[in-house]
Amino acid sequence: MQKIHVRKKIVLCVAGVVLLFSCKAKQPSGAGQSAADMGIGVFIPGVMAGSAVYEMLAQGVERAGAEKNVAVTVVEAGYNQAEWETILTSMAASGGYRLIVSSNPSLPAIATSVSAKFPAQKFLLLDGELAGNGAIYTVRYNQTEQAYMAGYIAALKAREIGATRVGLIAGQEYPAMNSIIVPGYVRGAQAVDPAFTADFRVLGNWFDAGKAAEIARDMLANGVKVILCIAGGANEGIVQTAAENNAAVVWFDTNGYAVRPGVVVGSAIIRQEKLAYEKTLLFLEGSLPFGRADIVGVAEGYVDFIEDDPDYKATVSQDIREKQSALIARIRGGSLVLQE
Ligand code: RBF
Repeated sequence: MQKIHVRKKIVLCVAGVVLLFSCKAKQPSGAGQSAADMGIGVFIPGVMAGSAVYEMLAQGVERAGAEKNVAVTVVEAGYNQAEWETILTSMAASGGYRLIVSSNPSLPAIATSVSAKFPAQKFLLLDGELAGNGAIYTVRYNQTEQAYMAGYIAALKAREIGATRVGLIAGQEYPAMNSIIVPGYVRGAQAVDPAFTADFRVLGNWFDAGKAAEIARDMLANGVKVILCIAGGANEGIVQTAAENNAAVVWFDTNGYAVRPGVVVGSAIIRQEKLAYEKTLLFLEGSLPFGRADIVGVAEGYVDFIEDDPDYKATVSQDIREKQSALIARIRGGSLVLQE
């Protein structure tokens, strides 16, 4: 299997040019190829290091590619979002990819614009939503469920320490954050006790751990004891601050207990590797339903809360774990429906 990581530096030096020209020797030769010779491109809107959503995306696509003997090329587009459309356009213009896979809520709009110029290019977009474009398939997660489970454990833990305020630090503001994740988190916390309020802060990027630590310190000084981290590579600063101040954090997207045992008290996850793998495989088998927008959640097995981790059991009291377990059982069993 072919795997090339094009780092931000390379991306920057070829901005505005056909990106893939820079690694021509290792690439499929581009336009004019038959579909059978074309690979799959993974467009990472950011960098993979520190952002589990993107690591899982690449891993899932690579697993499907390996199984079907199809080359997978991973392109890290970097943190400058102004460059993303140019880089995605370059990938489509190369004609080298039978499918471009990506993930985050801003991709449907960018892919729509690229699609208008290169209508033959197919896109598989996770963690975003768009129906009605025959070249684009999207599937997103029920993040009301994910955030609700995070809010519930955060409030249970905060209540144990004597607080009625929980925190959330996000890398950036975007519609899914403001209208789904934050409200879901607050609902979850208020299900523990209606008195709970949330301190929601935005970092402004997905990498500045120093600034994230500063924000976390300010939150803790204002009565927050538990913080939900959704800031990619900057999460490390939040965890460090929590560790230094006897506070706790809740992890999002992946199992984070091992990041800092004793500090991470919950992991509300999405199964992005599995979803990327399955949808890529579906495409390679010719049955990805382009034009459709799907949503998957707890019932389908793509949103979950990790309870069977030794660090979770060692860190969180049995009383809290039992309450959290009862909540998850209600969501799984359908007696608590958290639709968006
Ligand atoms: N999440 C990350 O973990 N790392 C990122 O670099 C990142 N960049 C994003 C950029 C944009 C424009 C948007 C809309 C979201 C981004 N996210 C990132 C958030 C991600 O899509 C998702 O909402 C969260 O990981 C919660 O599941």
